[in-house]
Amino acid sequence: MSRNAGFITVEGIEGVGKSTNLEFIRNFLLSRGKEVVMTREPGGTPLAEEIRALLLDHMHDNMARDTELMLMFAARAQHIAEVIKPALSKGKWVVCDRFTDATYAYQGGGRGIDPKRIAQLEDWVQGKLRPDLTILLDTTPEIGLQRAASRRQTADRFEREQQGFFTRVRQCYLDRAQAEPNRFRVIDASASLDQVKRNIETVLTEFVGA
Ligand code: Z5A
Repeated sequence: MSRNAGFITVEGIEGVGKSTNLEFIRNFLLSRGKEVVMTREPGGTPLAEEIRALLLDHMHDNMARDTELMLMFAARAQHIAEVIKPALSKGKWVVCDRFTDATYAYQGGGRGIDPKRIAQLEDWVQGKLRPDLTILLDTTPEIGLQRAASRRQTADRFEREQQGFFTRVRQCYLDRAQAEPNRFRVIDASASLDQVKRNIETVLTEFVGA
């Protein structure tokens, strides 16, 4: 049986191939006759994109971690109200480049904020809204950072972090995937791009249905 609508998120450390594979996911859903909204976090609305600019700006290197956490959720609240909920309620598919798993991974695993704090904000801002499927593209920080460095011009506030930060972020993602095997699908992103796409296609075929 085929699903009517779904909320899909794509996660992973930087340079893992999220942006590269989003278009593939969009085309897969369109080929199945789905209406698709592609979006990203932090961002996805004019106001949330302004918050994103604050969050990524390396001029704000002294941003306190609680400020960072709450700005992530401030942007998310706007994004959910303006884009995600209206789309899902109209039966559209929403594909989001990062969502709250990134908050657990970066602000929790990376910055060391207690996940219970994050869970409180998650419940407050999202109510019952959770992704139906999360594709975790997984590779080592060495590979991810090398790929990201090869295509960027200047490093943002997160990209300036050391490898140890991304090792903790990656481990947090993997722990979350292990804790929620029904929602997460982990794909080895160190494989060739063709192989990664084939694996994503298998996951989507199983999820979307015939
Ligand atoms: N953040 C947070 O802290 N808390 C939160 O709650 C949220 C976010 C939501 C912005 O995210 C930052 O916000 C992010 C976490 C934080 N910072 N970091 N790090 P973003 O998603 O906009 O930024 P990003 O993760 O840095 O995205 P990215 O660097 O663009 O990575 P990507 O999209 O995963 O990679 P890509 O651009 O698709 O691929 C990178 C290169 O590798 C590119 O040249 C590709 O052609 C190549 N590539 C991709 N896949 C392959 C394979 N399989 N083989 C070979 N080459 C490949």
